[in-house]
Amino acid sequence: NSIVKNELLKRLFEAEGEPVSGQEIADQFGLSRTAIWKYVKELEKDGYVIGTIRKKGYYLIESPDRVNEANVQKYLTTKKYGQHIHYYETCKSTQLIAHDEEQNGAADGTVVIAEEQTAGRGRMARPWSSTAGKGIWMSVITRPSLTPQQAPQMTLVAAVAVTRAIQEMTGIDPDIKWPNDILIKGKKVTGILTELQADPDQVKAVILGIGMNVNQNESDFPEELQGIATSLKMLTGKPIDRSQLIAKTLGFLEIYTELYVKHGFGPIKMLWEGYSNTTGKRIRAVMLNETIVGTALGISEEGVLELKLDDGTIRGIYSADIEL
Ligand code: BT5
Repeated sequence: NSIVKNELLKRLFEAEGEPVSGQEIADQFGLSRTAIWKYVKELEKDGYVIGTIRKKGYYLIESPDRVNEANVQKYLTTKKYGQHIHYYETCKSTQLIAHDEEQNGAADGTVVIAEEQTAGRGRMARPWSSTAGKGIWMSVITRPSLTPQQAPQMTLVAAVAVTRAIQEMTGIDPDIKWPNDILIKGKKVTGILTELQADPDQVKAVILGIGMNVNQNESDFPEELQGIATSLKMLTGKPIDRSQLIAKTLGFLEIYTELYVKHGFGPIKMLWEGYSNTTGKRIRAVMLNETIVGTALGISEEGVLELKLDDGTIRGIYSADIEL
């Protein structure tokens, strides 16, 4: 079963190319060496390249470009986030799975990751393009102690975390477009979807859906997105290790969530404003029932976007699509 397979994989990684004894693992689980050999064959089917040295054991030559538990966890620096990972080759939407896991009592920081989503979604049920093996499609189940009113600020916490992770991995400085878009050179590289499970006065979980375009080429995007979406590879010219980027994102997410819960929104607001491309600009805010135009003053202590209209009145925007 998968416990043995994961243990085998973990040891192969930890050995960093040195041989791992099949006999030891066989003894640990009370299995035969042939059983272990079968798990080695399974890993090879998953795309791992494994060598054998007689009497010494197995060693890892190459691991596949997969964002599975083992690949992500070897880069993790967190206490909680990413310590439990549910990995899927394909699924409808990692958000749906995360909501189920949340109901089943998933621990704070549990992550659902997929190579591909067949029904990935954005806000208001808009479709989210999630090409197989090219991006990061993940949902993080967080359980911060917040009131439901504070929960939307978690979108901004996540935006700052993703931005920092992209910066560290690529050296590029992304812009954040309020509330949930991360842009590079005016094109969308990441979207964040924040969903809530709450009692009237207490958050049970904030489920952060993060969709990051990493290794796509222009032609991997559907036609309607070409020209408005971009990927990190398109910008740097180099493929990027998605597992490492996931680990970095989870690292910053854990740090910033802790900062936010302990010290309030102030420090996040400061970081956020440093990346914002919205502040000071003339924008159009498209809401469900109306569209208003004005100058973005910045975000309030609550994370609400403040817009100064032409007649001088100031409006707080809680949810909208912003056009620059
Ligand atoms: C978002 O919505 O930007 C939130 C996207 C969240 C996706 C993640 S992936 C993991 C998790 N599981 C899910 O099912 N969802 C989350 P919104 O602001 O509503 O933007 C949606 C719009 O972005 C679409 O209407 C398209 O115009 C555009 N879009 C769709 N796919 C895109 C992509 N891969 N890259 C850039 N833009 C895209």
